[in-house]
Amino acid sequence: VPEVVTFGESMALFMPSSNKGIEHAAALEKLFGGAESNLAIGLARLGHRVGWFGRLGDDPLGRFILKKMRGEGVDVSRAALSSAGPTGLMIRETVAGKSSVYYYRKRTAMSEMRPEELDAAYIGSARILHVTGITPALSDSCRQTLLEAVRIARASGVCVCFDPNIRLKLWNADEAKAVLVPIAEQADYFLPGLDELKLLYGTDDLSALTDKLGKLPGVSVIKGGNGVTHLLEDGVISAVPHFPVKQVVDTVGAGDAFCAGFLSGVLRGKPLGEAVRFGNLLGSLAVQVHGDWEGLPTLAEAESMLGGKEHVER
Ligand code: KDG
Repeated sequence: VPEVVTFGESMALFMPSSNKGIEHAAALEKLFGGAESNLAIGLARLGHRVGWFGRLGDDPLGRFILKKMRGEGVDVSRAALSSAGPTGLMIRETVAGKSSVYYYRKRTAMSEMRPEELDAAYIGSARILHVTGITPALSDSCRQTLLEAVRIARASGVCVCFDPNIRLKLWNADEAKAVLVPIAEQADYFLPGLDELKLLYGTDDLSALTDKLGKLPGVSVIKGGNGVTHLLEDGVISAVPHFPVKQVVDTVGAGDAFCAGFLSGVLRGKPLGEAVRFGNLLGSLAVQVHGDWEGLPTLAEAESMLGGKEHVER
C-alpha cells in the first residue's frame, strides 16, 4: 500500500549537456521529467512507498520513462502505456543562467486521460494524494480527472497536497486562477511559490498573504522567498532558512524536490517546521545537479547532511 499517490504527465526531456543553447548544441542528452514523477522519485529515494500513475505513449520514450521510474522503486502498477497519443516531450536549455523550456505535449497520451480511469481504491488506500496545477492545464478531461481524484481522496479521508506549479506556457493567468484557487481551498497542504501567490491572490506581501491563506483550511508553505521558506500554520507565519548552495546548475525540479522532502517529514511525523527544513535541504540538492531529479538523496545521505557530517572523500 503506497503512503503517497500522485499522478500527472511525465515527458521525455532533451537538453544539451554543454552550456550551448539548443540551437548550437551538437547533441542533446535524453532524460525525463514531470513534476509529479520528480516528487515520486524523491520520496522513493527517501525510502517511502509511493505510487505514480499517468498515461504515457506506447512508444520507446514511454517505455524508457516507465522503466526508469520502476527502477527508482516507484509503484507504477496503475500507469498506462496508451496508444491514444505519443509520450510528451520537453526540450530545455540553460543559457547564461537563464532556463527556457519548450513543450511538445499537445494531444499526448496523457492529455486524453479521463476520470473513469482512476482507481479509487488505490487513491483511497494512501495517506496523501499529491497533485499539481500542471495536470488541469493539459486538457478538459485532465482537469476533470484531477478534480475527481481530489474528490475521491477527500471522500476517503486521504490528505490532499497541492502544488500549483503554474505553467503560463500551458494556459493564461486568469484560467489558472479560476481553476487553481478552488483546489487550494481543498488542500491539507498547499505548497505555492511566492510568485504564484501573486498571480493567484494578487499580492506577494506576506502580511496580506497571511490573512488570505489563513482562511484556507489547510497548512500553506510558501516556497522561494528571499532565502527562506515561509510556513503558515494556524494563522502564524514563520520563516525557515534555505541551505547554502555551492553552485546552481539547474533550478528546474527544485520545487518538486522541496515537496518530496516536506512530505517525507510529514510522513515521518516531524513537526512542520522540521518538514520544511527537510524540504529546503532537498531543494538545495536538486539545483546542484543537471536534470530534474537526479540530484535527490537517500534518507541516509540527507540525514548525514542535516547533521553536518563531514564528507569522507576517500
Ligand atoms: O517542476 C519541474 C517540472 O516543471 C518539469 O519536470 C516539467 O512537469 C513538468 C512541466 O509540466 O513543466
